[in-house]
Amino acid sequence: MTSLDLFGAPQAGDRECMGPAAFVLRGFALPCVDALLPAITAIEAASPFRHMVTPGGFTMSVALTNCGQWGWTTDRRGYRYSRLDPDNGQPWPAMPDVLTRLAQDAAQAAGFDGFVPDACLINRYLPGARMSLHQDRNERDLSAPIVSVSLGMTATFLFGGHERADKAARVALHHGDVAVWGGPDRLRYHGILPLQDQPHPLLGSQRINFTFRKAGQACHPR
Ligand code: MD3
Ligand code: FE
Repeated sequence: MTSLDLFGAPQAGDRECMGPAAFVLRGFALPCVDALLPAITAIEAASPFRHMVTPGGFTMSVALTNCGQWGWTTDRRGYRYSRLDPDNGQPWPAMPDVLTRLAQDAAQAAGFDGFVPDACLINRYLPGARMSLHQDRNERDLSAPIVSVSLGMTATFLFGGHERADKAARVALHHGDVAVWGGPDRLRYHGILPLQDQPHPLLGSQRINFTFRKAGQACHPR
């Protein structure tokens, strides 16, 4: 098809470059969606979505939970990875195979072979929820890439530079899109603009984001 037919709209199967080692794989997760939704239901039954407090004392507008060996948490004492859900004292639910495989396949499709995530943060955005510009730097092994899967309502992703003040590009992330970034792009500032309420046919007025990482703190349990 020619670009004239498409007017620049992203198509499933497109691979867009956002940086030297940052890609959006359009629609890459669509074949898995039917398996991903029951996985979320099972995870949230054991470890429900909750609004955590930042070290600065702000309650996050995004609600989160985790699965896998390590879960990302925040409270007044700081950001960290923990083996246990602080709300119930139990290990985070195991990472379902469908999630592990999706993350590995997406990493490979973006040129990162051998990615084995040990942490999956699941963010839930309702209308108005946002994530301000930040870097992901709580992981021990910064040489591993990060894989992020978007489901539900479309969000505007901010893709900045290596300084907070660098001008950020805006990229729409749609249901089924997968972003993969690593190497020289691993520590770029990024965020999500306040979510608009344009209900999704399958998920309604919400957006779910899975972020797969190698937290890699096996010798540093807390
Ligand atoms: C970063 N989550 O949980 S991931 C986070 O959609 C987080 O919930 C956002 O940032 C979310 O820490 C964004 C999407 C993403 C995509 C490409 C990137 C983050 C990126 C490229 C470079 C750095
Ligand atoms: Fe992030």
